[in-house]
Parts: sequence; C-alpha cells; structure tokens
Amino acid sequence: MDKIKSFFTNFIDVIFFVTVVMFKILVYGKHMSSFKSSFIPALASVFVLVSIACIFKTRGRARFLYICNCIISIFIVSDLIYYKYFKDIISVSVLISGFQLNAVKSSVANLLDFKDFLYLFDIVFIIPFINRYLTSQNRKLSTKVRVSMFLVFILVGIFIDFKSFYALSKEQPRLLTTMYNKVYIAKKLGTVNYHCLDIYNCVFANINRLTPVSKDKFQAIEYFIDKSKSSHENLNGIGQGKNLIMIQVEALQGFVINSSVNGKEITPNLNRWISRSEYFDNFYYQVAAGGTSDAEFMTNNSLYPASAGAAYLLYSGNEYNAMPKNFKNKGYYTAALHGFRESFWNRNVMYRKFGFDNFYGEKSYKQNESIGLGLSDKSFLTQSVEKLKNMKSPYYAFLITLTSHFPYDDVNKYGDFDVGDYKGSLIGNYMKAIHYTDEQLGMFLDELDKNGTLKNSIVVLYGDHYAIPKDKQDQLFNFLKTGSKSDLEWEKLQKVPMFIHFPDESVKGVNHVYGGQMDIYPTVCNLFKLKEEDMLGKDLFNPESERVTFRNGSFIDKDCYYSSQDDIYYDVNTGNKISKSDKLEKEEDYILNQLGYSDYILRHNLIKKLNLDKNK
Ligand code: GP9
Ligand code: MN
Repeated sequence: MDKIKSFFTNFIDVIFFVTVVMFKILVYGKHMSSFKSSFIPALASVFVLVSIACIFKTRGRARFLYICNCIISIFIVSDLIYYKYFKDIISVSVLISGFQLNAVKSSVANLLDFKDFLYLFDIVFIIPFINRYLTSQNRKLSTKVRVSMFLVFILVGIFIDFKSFYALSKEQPRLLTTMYNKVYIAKKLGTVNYHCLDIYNCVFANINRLTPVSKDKFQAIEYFIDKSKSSHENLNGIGQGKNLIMIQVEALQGFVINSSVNGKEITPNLNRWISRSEYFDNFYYQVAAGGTSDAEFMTNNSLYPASAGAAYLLYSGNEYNAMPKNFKNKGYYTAALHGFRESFWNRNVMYRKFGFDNFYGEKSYKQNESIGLGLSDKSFLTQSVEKLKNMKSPYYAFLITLTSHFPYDDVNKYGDFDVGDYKGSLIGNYMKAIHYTDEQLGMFLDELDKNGTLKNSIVVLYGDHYAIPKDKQDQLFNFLKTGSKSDLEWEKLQKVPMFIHFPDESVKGVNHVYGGQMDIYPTVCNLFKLKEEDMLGKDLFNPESERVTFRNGSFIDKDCYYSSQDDIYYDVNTGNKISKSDKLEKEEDYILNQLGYSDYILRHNLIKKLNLDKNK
C-alpha cells in the first residue's frame, strides 16, 4: 500500500496529465460532430510526451507536462471553433493565413461556445496547485529511474503509434503525406498525432519546395493536364467578342432556388433570371479552408484550392494562366469589383497575379450604406452599373457580393421579408439576407438589360459556398422536410446555383450535368474561344466525365458519392452503401492524382515552368 501511495505522490503530475489529456481528446472527438479520436493512438501520443517529460527532474517534468497540456488544450479549442465554420481542422498553413480570420470576427465570434473553453479549466484552476504540491515534496528521482521510465514510455508509445500510422498509410496511401483529409487523420490517429504530423509535413513541404522538379514528375503533370482538356464541339466561340460579366454571390446555397417560405419565393429574381438562362442544378462548391477566396481561385484558374490554408495567401508569389490574363491576350479589358477591403484574402496581390487591369475595391466605392461586413449589395451593385457602363468593350468584369455573409445577423437591414416560424433562427436570418441580395441582383440585371449591356454580354452567376454550417444541419433538414438526415443527403445539399445567361437567350434550360467551380474556366474558354491551358476542370457544355472532386478527396457524380471521411461509397439515387469496385478504386486513384498534381503545381510554381517550356 505504501508503494502505491508513494507512486501517486511521486507521479501525480504524470497521472493527472495522462488522465486529463486523454479525457479532453476523447471528449473533443465526441464534440467534433461525433467523430471519435481513436483511443489507442491517442494514448500512444500522450505516452511519447510523458517519456520526454520523464527525462527532466520533478520540477522540470511538471512544467513540461503543464506546457504540453496548455498547447493541446489550445489546439483543441481552436480546432472546435474552426471546424464549426470551415468543417475542417486547423493546420500550420491555416495559422499562417490565420490573420484573415480576424476580418470575419463576427462569424467566428458567433461560433464561440462557452463549453469549448472548459477544456482550459484545469490549466487555470487545478494544475498550479499540483505543481506547487510537487515542488514542496522535493523528492529526487535517480537518473536510473528517470531513464528507465523514459525508455518504457517511449518504446510503448512509438510502437503503438507506428502501428497506427502504418495501418492508416496502408488504408489510404497518400493521406499522411498530402493530408487532403485532415478530419479523417485526426479521427484515426487522435489530435496530438494529427498536429505533430501537420507540423512535420509543413516543414518537409517547405524543404521540398527548394528541391528542383523531377523531369518525370513534370512530364506526368503535362500529360495529365493535356488529358484533362475538353473537346469543344458545342457552343464553341458563341461568346467571341462579347463581354463576360461573372458574379460570385456570397453564401448563395442551392436550396433557396425555386423555394418558398411562408408562401413567398425566397429568391424570386434569381428564379426569374434562371428561367431565362442555362441553369446547372447539379453544381457544387469545391472550396476548402480558403472560403470565398478558394471559389474565386478555382473559377479563375481551374486549379484546386490549397490542401491546407488559403492559396490566396500561401501561393501569391506564383505565376498563373488565369482567366483575366487569358482575356487580356484577346484584347479584353478586365476588372474585379468588390466593395470590401482590398487587402482582405490578399486580393489586391492575387488579382494582379491573375492579370486584372483594375480592382475596384472598398476605396473605389462610396461607402454610403453598410450592412453586415461592409458595403451593402444595393449600394455595391448600383455603383457597379455605372462602372460597367464606363468600361471599354469587350471586357471581363468579375463582381463579388458581400451582404449575405454568415452569421446573417444584421436582420433589421435586410428588409421585411417574413420568414414565418423560422424568424430568429440562423436559417430564418439567412433567408432574409439572401432575399435582400436577390432583390439587389434583380435590380442589377434588370438595369443591365434595360441599358442594353446584356445584348452584348454573357452573364455567369454562381454561389461561393454553403450558407448553413454543418452544426446547424437540423435547421436545414427541417426546413426542407427531407425524410433522411444522412451524411449523403447533407452532401447532396452542398450545391450552389450556377447559371449562364446568353444575350439572345438562345441557350437556356436546366442542365443536369454534375459540375463545380473548377469547371467554370474551361467552360468560359469554350464559349469565348480562349486558350485552354493548365486547367484541371471540364467544359460543362462538352463534359468528358460527370465527376465533381472535392478538396478532401471525396467525389460525386450522377451515380455515386465517395465520402473520403468515412471511406464509404454511396449510391446517389438509392442512398445505399456500395462496395468498392475496381472501377471505383480507379476513380479514387484518378482523384488523388488530380489533387496531388494540383498541389504540386502550386507548391513548385509549375505554371511558370510550363510557360517557360512553351515559349522555348
Ligand atoms: C470578404 C468576403 C467574405 O471579402 O469575400 O469572405 P468569406 O468569409 O466568405 O471567405
Ligand atoms: Mn464567402
């Protein structure tokens, strides 16, 4: 009995650390939208930390464990908040671009939940007492005891961790190096292992960036890009010499189109314009941690977003064959228009890289009406009509709206659209906000129609990403009265509207092809007969496949949905799980190649090399 008592008094800090940190990791797993960190790998990672602590003498050991507990707890709280908004886990790359998050303070602030901060309770209220008790004991442990404890913990920890990492690397071969699905890694290995792996990969990627690109890899990418090229039979060149007006609408999610609440259409103006256009009703957003900036990046480059963090921040030094540059080579004037801060998402830097002649940002607009994050869509679009009028045709104008931005809490300024029983809920506030934006878009397009602009312009309009976050999914399911609330049903709701309006409305109807933001640039190339280079998307009017690839390795087409987070295939029509066939295995491989090549192009600034090669 005495032995046990003395063990406890000697190692109370270690016992407390293992118990509390494991409790936090498991509760975190449960809390993070019901994903469960695997107990064993998580324990192994904690053992590795304890082994390092055992090298120190008592006071140093207690301090080391306290610091580890602080770091782990802060990561857990940050992951929880980040996951609620981005459905992903924080990474070093995100922290590098993290300062962008402060501009959406209202969004993040809305996601804070007092319960999340309970993870920090022990750090503040319990451990300081334990440490004071320990140092008062002044018990000295012999070096022999400390070394043997180190060896026991490190061998057990490394052995179990190695087994867990090896098993995951066999199950998903490229996952540990590309980290394309961070949630799945944390789920399988625990949050401590995930963050250690992320730090390792970030350091390694930066070292890797310095090494020259191998000739084989370079040729493989060239071949792959070439294979992705679409054949352009249908509608080729129909838009030559005309203007392109592309409108990216903040948080315009597909479920509001042709939907009503309280007997009234949510988006009557978009519904009307959709009936006069080619409307793509199986069009998905493909953004990742870069949010809105990912949407813009894809539609103007047809390259995937960064595997972690925002391409707009991590790769602003790269060269691109972006849409504005392409149009400029055809004699077009090109401009981006957005009423918010020019530096937000690093747009002022990135738009120059894309080749825009002008970027009309916050300083180019009279800030005469503010709703939510900034300039109201009404004021932005009204002033933009004047800007378009003064543009020399043919032009490519890219407009980004702002008012319907999460958490849609400026409700008194959205007008008096009555959402009935949904009043005061997130989805109710969203419907009011998007109804307001719809009204402004209707005014904008009607004005362009009236002043003759649309006679000589093609309009592309799409949503940038979802509006209702996963932790509020019940509100959306209840509104839509969908029978099933399955993961598949949720993923099928991650659509955004996309329509293309042609001057004479000769091309119109509902197009069911499965597509996404990656496909807009190749589609525009076909319509305007632009050079199609270094793109990974497809032309929606001449699709070679019906697949939509997501950044985390999931994909959907008209037959099946692959959830990389669960490594499960679903039949899109019946909702049943289907077994992994050779064909599907090949699809998965193709997807990972595509994502891998896109990452390689960004990490090694390959467009610059590809351009140099072409000009040789
Ligand atoms: C800010 C606006 C919002 O300019 O585009 O960006 P988001 O928070 O949606 O990524
Ligand atoms: Mn957005």
